Amino acid sequence: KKDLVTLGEALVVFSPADAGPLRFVHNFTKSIGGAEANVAIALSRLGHKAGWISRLGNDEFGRYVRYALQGEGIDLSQVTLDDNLPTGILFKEQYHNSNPNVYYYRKGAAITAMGKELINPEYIVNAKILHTTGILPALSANTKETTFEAIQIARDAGVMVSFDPNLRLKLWSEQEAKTTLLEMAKNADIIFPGLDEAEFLLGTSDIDKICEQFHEMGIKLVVIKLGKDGCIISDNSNKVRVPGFHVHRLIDTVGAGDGFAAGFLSGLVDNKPLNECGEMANGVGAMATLVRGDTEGYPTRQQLLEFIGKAKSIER
Ligand code: KDG
Repeated sequence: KKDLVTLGEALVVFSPADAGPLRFVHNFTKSIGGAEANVAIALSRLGHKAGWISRLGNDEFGRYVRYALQGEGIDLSQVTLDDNLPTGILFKEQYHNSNPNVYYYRKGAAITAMGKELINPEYIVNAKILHTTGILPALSANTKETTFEAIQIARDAGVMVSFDPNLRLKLWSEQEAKTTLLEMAKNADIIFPGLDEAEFLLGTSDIDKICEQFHEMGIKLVVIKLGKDGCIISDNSNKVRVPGFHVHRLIDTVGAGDGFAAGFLSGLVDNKPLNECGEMANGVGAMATLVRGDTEGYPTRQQLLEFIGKAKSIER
């Protein structure tokens, strides 16, 4: 049985060697991104069994994505290939801080043709968690339908539905984003919003009200991400605040939220108490920011335990 399956687009990420406008940047590092694939990678590094449902171009970038994800030990049996449409890519642009600008080249990518007929219900039914984000439904009418189909299958089978809103306003309008993300939220068992995303969806930045409103929608666990300040976890009867980890040098924040979700879900799968889940989440999120690239900073279990101070490290 898989601990987690997720569905979404993977992209090839090009990170600039130098800061400044991309027209003056001549060298890039190639790596892998895509929020849901990132979560699968982070979970797999922590020692869990993860599967990823997707569609890639039958092209060199698609092969690169498969090569990388297979190397991470992720099950790719539900990945189909499209002979006509390409694998999506994105470029990061670095200025003065660790939040890069992101430019997508993903319109008409292979994933946009992933219709709901490509979902194998059994694959989802046999997982402990289905992880979804608000990126996939933003990509096309097909992917929106596919997202909700997967969620419905999970719900009907009692598989835990995990949801990270991952608001990306470059991909769709505010109105469409809000309606769709709220609909997803109503079908989720656990939600991982950033404070800004919660405010976008609910119109308040008051933590108590946010938790209350999400619980009223039927969400059992609300985990609000506070960046370097850690997170707040609410399970309807209790609220705990778990402080974050201080990092000496932020390099690249993209992928930190996905690492956070993976750290938390890892704890849940292992039946850890919620504050420990939060600690693991904060740890993976923080470690992700120390390294350039979405996924390169995600730790193994041992590295995570050392980082959060629960295991001794031997450096030499
Ligand atoms: O969470 C990281 C993602 O934002 C990045 O990998 C690219 O999936 C991506 C997106 O749509 O922003």
